[in-house]
Amino acid sequence: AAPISEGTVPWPKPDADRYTAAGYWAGRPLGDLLRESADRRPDATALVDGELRLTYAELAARADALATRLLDRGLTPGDRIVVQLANGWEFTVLTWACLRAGIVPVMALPAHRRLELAYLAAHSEAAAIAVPDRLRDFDHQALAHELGKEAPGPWHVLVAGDEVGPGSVDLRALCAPSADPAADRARLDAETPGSRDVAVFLLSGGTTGLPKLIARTHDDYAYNARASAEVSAVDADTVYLVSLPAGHNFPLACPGILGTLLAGGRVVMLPSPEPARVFATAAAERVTHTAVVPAVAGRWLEHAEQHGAQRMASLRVLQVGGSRLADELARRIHPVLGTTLQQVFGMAEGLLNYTRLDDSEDVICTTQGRPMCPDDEVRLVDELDRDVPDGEPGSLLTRGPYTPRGYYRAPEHNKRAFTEDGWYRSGDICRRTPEGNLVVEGRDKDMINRGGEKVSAEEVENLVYELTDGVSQVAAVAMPDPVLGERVCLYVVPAPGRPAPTLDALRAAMEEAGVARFKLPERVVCVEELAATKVGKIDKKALRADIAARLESSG
Ligand code: J2J
Repeated sequence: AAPISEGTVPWPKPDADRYTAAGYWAGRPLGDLLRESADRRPDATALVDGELRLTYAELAARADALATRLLDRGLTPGDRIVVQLANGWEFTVLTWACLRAGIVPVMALPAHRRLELAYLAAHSEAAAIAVPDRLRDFDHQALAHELGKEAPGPWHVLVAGDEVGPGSVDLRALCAPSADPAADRARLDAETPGSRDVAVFLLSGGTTGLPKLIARTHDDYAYNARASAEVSAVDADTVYLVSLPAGHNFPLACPGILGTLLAGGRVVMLPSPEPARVFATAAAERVTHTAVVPAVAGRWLEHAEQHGAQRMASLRVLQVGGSRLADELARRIHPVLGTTLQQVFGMAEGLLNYTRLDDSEDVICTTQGRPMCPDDEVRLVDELDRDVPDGEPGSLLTRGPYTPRGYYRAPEHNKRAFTEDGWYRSGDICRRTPEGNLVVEGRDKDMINRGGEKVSAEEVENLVYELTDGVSQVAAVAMPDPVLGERVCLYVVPAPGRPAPTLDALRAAMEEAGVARFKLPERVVCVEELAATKVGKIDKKALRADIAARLESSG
């Protein structure tokens, strides 16, 4: 495998020095920091998943045992492992183990299928994958082995589940306590990753044909988690519930699993945000913090209104982010659930904006907060990258101590996604209020935000061209949706003399090709031509307005 930092874009030295001097970068790998946290409170409960409860001492020992066994099996520090686990204790033990050993997890999602996983594995040159045996009737284990046929070197398939097939490695067995924890620990302590090395690969929200990987370093990601914990008052008394897919930046490190474990709190894992189970678990475990997308917040509110709000009594902070939270929904959260809302406008690329817990009700309900770090730089600019006047909407550019300066192995794309002086173009159109909070008003990137899951329009369009031959033009656009905010709508111009492709046929072709379901179109509109802009590009703004009007008129 290539050296661990090859293909990443490091911060320029003056900035790195500044971030170190300011104390943001602690110069310590995440695995060390977790180990230290475990040593501070060895007997406290760290992790809960159903019947399983692990103390910090037990969790740290299992992670060390797993790390040691992975190394014994031939994985080496710097190797990449695609992680596609459901929310469960194995996810947390594996992530901790990787951070200890310097093996780099590539955070995939359970919804990903063959196309996405094959790309992630190839692009990261992964040596291993961790999957459930089956999940919702899908055979992840079989797919994981299929992917191995394309792997250039040895390919390890780690399986979390009851049906570990031939050729697979039983992940749960590798997580079993070891006979000699002190020896594991000594071995891992002797060779720790560098603090500026890559700790994890996150997936970008995606505006391109293929998703980009974001290399987050130990220094920057530890700061991300630690500073987030402070802003959301996560400490040793916190009980943090994970119900969004754990590989997302939000539940992983904002402050999420890592921020909670670094603070000595307790992480409770649930496989989904299904309200009945969430409310029961929140009551039983006395959950104090959790993170959701607006669509889930809406479901929880509805559930609470139907069943009485008392059962979220222990919840102190409900973080909501990933897509725009409607002000009306925001205003119901405190009255119905009795908890403080924290809006989070974040991105896997780095920058995190939070409303503060002591902000006024108005700020909390109508803004997406302000940058977490005093050294986060944010500019709002027009099409020519000139700063817009105060209070006007502009496109958000950012730099800072936890926003890397480029995507992994993507020099061409980086020229567009970053300015020459290293500002990341988030593609979000924001306005700054007089007191300095950001309000997300729209975007100038070609992405569809389906209830927090990001779908690249270009990726979907490319797939349609590749998979169907009766289409002369296609455009993927966001159509408004009362539950998810947006869904994927396809505008299609059929090829001359060809019948209009049906929604079912398009979906089937994409599913067959191995595309995650959340990217599939949910409506097709066939037209004779697509509106064009002055410079001859497809006018997506006009198409978005068109589908909104069609939905409006059909009620
Ligand atoms: C409007 N749009 C938002 C918000 C993200 C915390 C929270 C979210 C993410 C995330 C994350 C938004 N209102 N409150 O990583 O740590 C849209 C923006 C942004 C994009 C990033 C975290 N919060 N968004 O959603 O990498 O368009 O990260 O640029 O998945 O989501 O997507 P992603």
